[in-house]
Amino acid sequence: MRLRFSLGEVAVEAEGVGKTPGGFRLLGKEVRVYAPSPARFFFRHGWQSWSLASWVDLAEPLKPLLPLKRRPQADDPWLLSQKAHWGSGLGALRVGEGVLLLGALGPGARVLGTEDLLLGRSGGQEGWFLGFGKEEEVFAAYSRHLPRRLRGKPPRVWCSWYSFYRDISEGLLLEALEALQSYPVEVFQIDDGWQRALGDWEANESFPRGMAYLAERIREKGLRPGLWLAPFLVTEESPLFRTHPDWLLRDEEGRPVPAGFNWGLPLYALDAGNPEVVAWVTSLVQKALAWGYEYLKLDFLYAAALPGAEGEARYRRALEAVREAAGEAYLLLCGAPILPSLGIADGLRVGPDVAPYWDNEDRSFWLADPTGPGLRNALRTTLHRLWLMENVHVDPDVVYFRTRYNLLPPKAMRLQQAMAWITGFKATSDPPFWLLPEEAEALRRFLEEDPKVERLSPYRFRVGEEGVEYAEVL
Ligand code: 9PG
Repeated sequence: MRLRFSLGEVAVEAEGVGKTPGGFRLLGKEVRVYAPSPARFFFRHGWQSWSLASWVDLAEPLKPLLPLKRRPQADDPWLLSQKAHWGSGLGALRVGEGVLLLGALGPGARVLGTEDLLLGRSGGQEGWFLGFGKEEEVFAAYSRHLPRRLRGKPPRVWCSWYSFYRDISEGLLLEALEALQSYPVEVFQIDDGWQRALGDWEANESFPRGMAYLAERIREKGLRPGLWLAPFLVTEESPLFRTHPDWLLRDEEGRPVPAGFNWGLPLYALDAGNPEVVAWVTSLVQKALAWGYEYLKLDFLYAAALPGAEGEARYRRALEAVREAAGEAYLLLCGAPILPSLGIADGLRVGPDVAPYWDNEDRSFWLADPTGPGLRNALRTTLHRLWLMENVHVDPDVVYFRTRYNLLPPKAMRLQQAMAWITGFKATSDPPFWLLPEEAEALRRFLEEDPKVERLSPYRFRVGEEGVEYAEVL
């Protein structure tokens, strides 16, 4: 079948075709879209928050991410094992002056790109969106076909991770809270480090008065308490690991599915398809709400969807139950499969972690891994997911203002600050007592101001009076 777009005709193979705003809707578990002329660049969309989303050059050999084994943190493991350019949920080709985009309308889909073909495969029945036109317009048309949840403006957040990492305590956080008094921050978010273990979600000995006590102190200062949880992860240290071996996600041979490796321990996933697990996770969320937290950063969520696209429908059902249990609480989803989180998340991390340095070349270059912490990786993938801004608050991760414990050049810090202004999601981890007077002033201005943003081209913006160019990041 041939479909007519203003840029030309496109041949497709699908079980059904219909018109839809901005393009066509294709039906079928496997669909093929033939590029009208050979393409050089493929829009490769990674599976979850930290996975690479970027245009890739089809003329260059595919660089496998090394080591392939035991890296489910990086992407849908199936994508990483392929010898061809596959992406998660959607894919696009640059064809002549335009972009040809094939995007799934339901969970569980992958798209292959070659110089003359987009091949979509999906486990579901929802079908596909096909668009062909100007890059920004085609992505915008696709995003309008996806679930959305937008409640007001994104909150202004202070998060403990990127200054103190896991080395947090009640005393230290109270100090940071005190210091933040005169800044227009709305959420004070406690990150990883408060819990006894992954899967054992009680305050550890660094929080002697418990998590409800801290939430109260935060609220007293006029801020909204926020808390980090990785609700579907468990390690051998947790009592849960012994009391409920039946709750672990397992492969066909009955072996626990590896969910990554971090903090010196192998990570395991809870089986989100098990109603008892979902009940346990929703009661965990309610426990955090009862302590007084109303902003939850739910992290490492890919674990609930392993082994990859095949687990997305299961993930979505479990997250719908979490959404329901959370009521009006703000859910920031992180390490999360992107498309199946839409309509559920209030905020969504759309890139790898930032870090107080630009790039770790040992990892990004020599191990060909673009998913590790670093400002360059974070900016690259975030830039390629800005089209989700009509669906969810897009979280580009925190902005640095400090020069203490920081290797970032000022220019890189400004690029990240502009990105926060572009998305409207303004967060930092800097405790004011680490800031020089002029840095404190810069943080204050960042939080107070919302400059007008204009997108001049995919990588160029006008933010207030300033022109901001991201092409060099790529
Ligand atoms: C807390 C952090 C912060 C951060 C999250 C997430 O091993 N890994 O591949 C890996 C990736 C990301 C990561 C940690 C480990 O960071 O994005 O903001 O909350 O967890 O542990």
